[in-house]
Amino acid sequence: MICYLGLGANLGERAKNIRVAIEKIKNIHGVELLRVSSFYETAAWGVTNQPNFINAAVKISSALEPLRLLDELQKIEIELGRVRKEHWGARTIDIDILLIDDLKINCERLTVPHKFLYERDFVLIPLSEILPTLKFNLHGDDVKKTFGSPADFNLKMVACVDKNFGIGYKNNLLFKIPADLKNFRELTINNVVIYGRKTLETFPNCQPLPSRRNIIFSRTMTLLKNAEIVQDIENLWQILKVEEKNFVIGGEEIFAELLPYAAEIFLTAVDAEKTADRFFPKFNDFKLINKKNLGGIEYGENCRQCYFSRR
Ligand code: A4P
Ligand code: MG
Repeated sequence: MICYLGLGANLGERAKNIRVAIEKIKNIHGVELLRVSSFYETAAWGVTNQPNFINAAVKISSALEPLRLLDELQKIEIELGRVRKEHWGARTIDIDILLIDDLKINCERLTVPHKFLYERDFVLIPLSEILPTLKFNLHGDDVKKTFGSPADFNLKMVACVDKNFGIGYKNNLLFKIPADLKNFRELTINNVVIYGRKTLETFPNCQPLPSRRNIIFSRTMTLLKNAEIVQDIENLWQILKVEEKNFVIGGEEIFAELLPYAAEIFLTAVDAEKTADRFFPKFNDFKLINKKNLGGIEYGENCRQCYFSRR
C-alpha cells in the first residue's frame, strides 16, 4: 500500500524531531520510505495560542495493516515524545496518516483520509509537493517553506550499472570505462561526494578524491585527512550545505539509505551482464529526463548516461 503521512512539531528542535521521526519511520519493519517533502513553518491551526509548527509530509510503501501502521507510528510519537517530555513537558511530534491508497477507513482509532486533510494548508501544501496529482483548494493560511528538510540538499546519485543494476563485485566496481570515469569526474569535480567506507577502499591508495569535498559514512573511522566523517544520517544533514552540489556515489547501502531523500539520479547504463554482488536500489518515483551516449571504445553506443529526476 502507498501511504502519505503528515508530520508536525512545535516544541524542541522542531526540524530535527521531524528528521529523526522520518528515519524511525524508514526503519519500521515492512515500511519503505519513498519520498520526503520540504519543511514548512506554519502558524498553529485550531488552538492558536501555541508556538508555530514545522510541518512536512512523507510518502511510504507499507506492508502493514493500517492499524498496525498506526501502532508503529504512535510508538515513534511516544519514543520522541517521552524523551522530550522530560525537557519540555509536552509532545514534540505528531504523525498523522493522511492517505492509504484509495482506502476509506472509519473506525474508532483511525479515519482515512485524515478527517481534516482538505481543511488545513499546513497538510495540503507539503502533501501536494510529493503528490502532484492531489486536487485541493487552499485557505490562505500562514505556511512558509523553510530549510531543514533533507529534500533541501537535492541529493544526486551517480552510479554505473549493468543490465541488472549491478554496481560491484567483491569490493570492486563492475566497470572502469574511461568515458564513464571522465563523466563522473566532470559531474563531481569541485562538488561534494558522499560515500561509504568500503567505497573509499576502492580508491587509489584508499585516499579521498582530490578537488572535491569528501564526506564518508563510517562508524569506526574518526579522522582522515581531506575528508569529513559522519556516523549517521542526522550527522550528514547537519554538515551539508544547500548551496553545494551533493553527489552520493556509493556503495549499495549508502544508495539505499539515501535514495528516499534524493532528487536526481545519474546512471551510466552499460548494456552488458556481469557477475555482481552489489546493486543499485530499485527506484520508481523518478522519471527519465534524458539519455546520452557516452561512447568510448569498450562499450561504444551501449554505454549511456541516463538522467532521472523526481516525478
Ligand atoms: N486517529 C484517527 N485517525 C487518524 C489518522 N488518520 N492518523 C486517532 C493518525 N491518528 C488518527 O491523535 C488522536 C487520535 O486520533 C489517535 O489516538 C488516533 O487513534 P493524537 O495524535 O493522539 O492527538 P492529536 O494530534 O492532538 O489529535 P488530532 O485530532 O490528531 O490532532 P491533529 O489533527 O493532529 O492536530 N497547526 C499547525 N500549523 N500544524 C500542525 O501540525 N497540529 C495540530 C494537531 C493542531 N494544529 C496544528 C498542527
Ligand atoms: Mg495527530
